[in-house]
Amino acid sequence: MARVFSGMAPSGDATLGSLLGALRHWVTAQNADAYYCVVDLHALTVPQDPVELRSRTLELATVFLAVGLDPEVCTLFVQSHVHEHTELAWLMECTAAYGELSRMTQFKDKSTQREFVSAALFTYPALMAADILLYDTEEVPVGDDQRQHVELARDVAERFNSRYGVTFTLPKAVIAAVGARVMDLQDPARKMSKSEDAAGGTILLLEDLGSVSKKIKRAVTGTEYDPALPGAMNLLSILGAATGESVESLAARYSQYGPLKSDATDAVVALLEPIQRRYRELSADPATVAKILQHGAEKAQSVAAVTLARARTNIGLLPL
Ligand code: AQP
Repeated sequence: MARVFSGMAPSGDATLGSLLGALRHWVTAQNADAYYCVVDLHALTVPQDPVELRSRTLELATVFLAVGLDPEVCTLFVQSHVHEHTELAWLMECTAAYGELSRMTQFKDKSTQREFVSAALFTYPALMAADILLYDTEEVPVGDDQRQHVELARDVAERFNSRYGVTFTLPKAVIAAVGARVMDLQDPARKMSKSEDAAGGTILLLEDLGSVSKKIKRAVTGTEYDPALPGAMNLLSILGAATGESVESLAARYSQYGPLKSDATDAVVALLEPIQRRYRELSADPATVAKILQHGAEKAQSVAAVTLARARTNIGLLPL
């Protein structure tokens, strides 16, 4: 199986988008060479409350386990526990071009309407490149919004290899056909996002199921059924991603929003219910989760250290 890496930031509570766009594909792709990471350093690109950040980091690691990632099969860890990530990130910043980083659409989206824009919000794709390249990653399962960042990681790796000799494996993004961009239920022009203040349009993974059902019933669609409208397309994609049916055949089945919303609700509840049950069991024992993360960090570091040493040598840093 392929060498796999992917990460998720503890910048808010994981959403249905996090599950359909990323987490469930991580579960399918897990193997002995798969590395999944709570990227806490990425969350720091915007100011965080320290107490909340710590607890959300542990919660997100517990979500990883609750969705079915198995620490006996793959490696689960926290980014800041493996210092090689920040060290390689500097070499990546020195290899990435200013113009390349300026073209990242996520920076443009996230830097507007923000009072304080950190330098890290601009350079964070270089850290993400380091995250990926440290594990000789071949495949990066991500949602559609991260495609551009994975392509940047590949471009930077290619440049480094051609300047300093072959050092990194070239990664590629693996993006699901359905569910790769779950949209906000109240504003279907916008991605469902965990750090946005969009309570009515975002379904959280650990949200009360009654509230999930209300949100789907209130999702913005239109009056006449039209599967091409963004709100309808979003519900059809969610239902398709949750049930495995194609969006085209689902689109032809309905003529009104009522039955579509009702079936989407049932499918989402069926998906979330076992995850929430498992989460409740796991969160009763945070010491076990912490132990899994410690073991994961040791395993990840043993691989990351080798790649970093190769990069240091090839770029010309003097050994100690
Ligand atoms: N709405 C979504 N649809 C499909 N995939 C999604 N992902 C996130 N939202 C959706 C995928 O989840 C993975 C983890 O993403 P992240 O937490 O590192 O950051 P993000 O992509 O920026 O996600 P958010 O929720 O929008 O977080 P904030 O608000 O902090 O930026 C990625 O693979 C992502 O594609």
